[in-house]
Amino acid sequence: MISDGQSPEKLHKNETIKSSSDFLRGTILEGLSTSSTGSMSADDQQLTKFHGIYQQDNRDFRAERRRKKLDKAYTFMARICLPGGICKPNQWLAVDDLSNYCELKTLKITTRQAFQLHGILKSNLKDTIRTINDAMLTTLAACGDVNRNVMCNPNPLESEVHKEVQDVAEAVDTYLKPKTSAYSEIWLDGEKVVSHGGEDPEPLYGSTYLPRKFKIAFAIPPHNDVDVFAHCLGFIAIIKEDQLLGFNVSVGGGLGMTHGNEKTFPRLADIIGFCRPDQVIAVAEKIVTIQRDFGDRTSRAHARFKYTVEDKGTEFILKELESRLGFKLETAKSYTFESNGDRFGWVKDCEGRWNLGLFIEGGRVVDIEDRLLKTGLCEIAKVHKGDFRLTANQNLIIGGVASEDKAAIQSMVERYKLDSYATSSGIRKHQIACVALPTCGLALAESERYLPNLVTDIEVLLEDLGLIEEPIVIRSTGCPNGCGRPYLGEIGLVGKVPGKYNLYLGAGFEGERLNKLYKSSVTHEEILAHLKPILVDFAKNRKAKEHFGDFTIRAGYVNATTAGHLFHAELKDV
Ligand code: SRM
Ligand code: SF4
Repeated sequence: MISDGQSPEKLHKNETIKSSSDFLRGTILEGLSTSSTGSMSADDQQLTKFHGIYQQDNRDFRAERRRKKLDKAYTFMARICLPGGICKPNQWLAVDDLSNYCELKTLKITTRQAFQLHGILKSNLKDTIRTINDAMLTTLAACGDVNRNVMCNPNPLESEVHKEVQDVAEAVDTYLKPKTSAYSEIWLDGEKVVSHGGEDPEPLYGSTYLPRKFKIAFAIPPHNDVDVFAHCLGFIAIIKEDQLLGFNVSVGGGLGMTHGNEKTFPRLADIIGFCRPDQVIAVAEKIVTIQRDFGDRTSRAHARFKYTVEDKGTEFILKELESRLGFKLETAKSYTFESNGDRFGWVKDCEGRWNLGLFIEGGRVVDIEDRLLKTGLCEIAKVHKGDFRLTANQNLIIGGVASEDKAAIQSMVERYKLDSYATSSGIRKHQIACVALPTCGLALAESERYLPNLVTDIEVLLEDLGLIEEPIVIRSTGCPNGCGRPYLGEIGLVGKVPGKYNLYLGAGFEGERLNKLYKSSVTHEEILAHLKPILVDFAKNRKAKEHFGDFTIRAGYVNATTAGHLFHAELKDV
C-alpha cells in the first residue's frame, strides 16, 4: 500500500528502479562482468547500495585524471553489518586482510558500529563480498532503502541485562533483513530462485522496499552512546532491580538536511510509549510497515520516517501502530541518560572478564608512524579469545578478556601504542568525524582529515583555561547529511565549501537536544576566534558540573533548539 497523492507519475525515479529490479537484481551481474569500465550503470549503483556497496572514486585524484582526460578512478566501498558492533577475532582478521587489497588499506569503524572498506576494484568486488560472507558476516542491507545495521550499547556484558538487550537487537536486525535471494545469487553464486509466483520474495518490504533508509538503535541508560534519539526507531531499556522490564519506544529521529533548504532539518525522536521485550519485534515490524505505507515516495529529501512523524504527528503514528499491533503500548517509564560518549580503559564485566575501551581517532584503523593501530589490533586478534565491539562513536572495545590474559593484552596495547585514550584530552575523546574526503562523493569540505587538527588547536586554548580534561562533544561532517551526527555536538561543524564550515553550538551532553547555528561559513582561524571567548567565559562562569552545550545556551550564545522543526529558527522557544 502506498499512501494517497503518490500517483505513479509523481513517484521518485528510484521507486521505478526498485520495482523493476526483480527484487534487487537489476543488471548487477552483467555489470560485474563488463571489463571495459570500472563502474556500474547508474540504476545498478542505486541497487548495489541494498547489497552494502557504493560506487565511489578517490577525489584526491579527480583533478589530475581530468587533466589527463582520464575517466574517474572508480572503486567501491563495502559496508559490513555488525549488529550491536560485535565481531569475533577471526572476523576482524578476515576484514583486516581484505583491507590490504583495497586502495585505502585501512578499516573504518563507522558511526553505526559497522566496518567500511574503501577502494575495492570492481574486478575484486565479488571475491571481497564472498570472503566477508565466508567469515559469517554480511553486507546485505548495510545501505539502501531498508532497515540498516541495528545499533546497541556496545558493552553487552556490563550486566546480564546488557546481554539480553543485545540479543533482542540482533533478533530485530535478523527479522528486518530483506529476504530476496538476489544477494546470494549475485555474490555467492547461489542458485537462481524464481521470484515470480509462489512465495512472496519480500513479504515485509514488497518490491519497492521502503521510501528511504531506516535506522534502529537500542540504548541502555545511563549511556546514550548510540544516540538513540537520532534514530527512526529507538528502544530505551528500562531496568529495575537488575531485570529488563522492557523498552520505551521512540520514533521519528533523523539528522540529514540540505544547506539552504529549511524544509529539511534534523529531528530528534519522540517517546510514544513502552513495550515488553517480547513485543519488540512486532513493534519494529509495524513501525517499518507504517513508514513503508505512509512515507513520501515522491521526494527523497522528504522521504525519511522523521518527516512522516512530523507531518502526521506522533498521535497518528501511535494510533496506527496500536491498530496494526492489536494491543496498546504502556505509558513510557522514567530513565536517566548521563552522556552520549564512550567509556575508555579497562572495565570488569558481569562474568568477571575484562573489557578495554580504546580511542580510535575518526574510527580509522591505520598505522601512523609509531602508533600501529592496524598492526597492533591484528596481532591482538591473533591471540584474543573474546570479541571486539565497535562503538557508535567510532571507537573500539577489546571485549571479554580473561583475567589471566589481561596483562598480555595490555602489553601489546602498550607495544603498539594503542593506549592514546590515557593521554588524550576530554574533547578529543568526545569527537566524531565523518569520512568526507577523499572517498565520499557528497563531501563539500574535509572532515576526518580536518577535525583532529582543529582539536589540536582547541586543546591549546583548553590547556590555558584548565579545561583539558573537560569532556566536550565535538563533531564534524563534510556536508549537512549528518553522518557524524554533528547536530548533536556541543560543538558541531558542518562543511559548506572547501575550508569553510557552519559552526553549531548548544547540543545536550546526553544527546537529548539538537544544537543551533552560531556562525555560518567560517574558516579554521575564524572557528578558533569564535570559540576562544566562549571557552574563556565557560571557564570563568560555568556552574558546577555544567556542560559546555548547556552553558552556551544559558550564557546566551545560542538559543536552545527545542524541536526539529525549530532547528532553523533564531528566536528562543519560538
Ligand atoms: Fe551517512 C550518505 C558515510 C552514518 C546520514 N553516508 C552517506 C555516504 C554513503 C555518501 C553517499 O551516499 O554517497 C557516505 C559514505 C562515505 C564514505 O566514503 O565512506 C556516508 N554515514 C557514513 C559513515 C561511514 C560516516 C562515518 O564516518 O562513520 C556512517 C556509516 C554508518 C553505517 O555503518 O551504516 C554514516 N549517515 C550516518 C548517520 C549517523 C547515524 O546513522 O547514526 C547519518 C545521520 C542520521 C540519519 O540517517 O538521519 C547519516 N548518510 C546520511 C545521509 C543523509 C540522509 C538524510 O536523511 O538526508 C546521506 C545521504 C543520503 O542518504 O542521501 C548519507
Ligand atoms: Fe559524506 Fe556528508 Fe556523510 Fe560526511 S556527512 S560522510 S561528507 S555524506
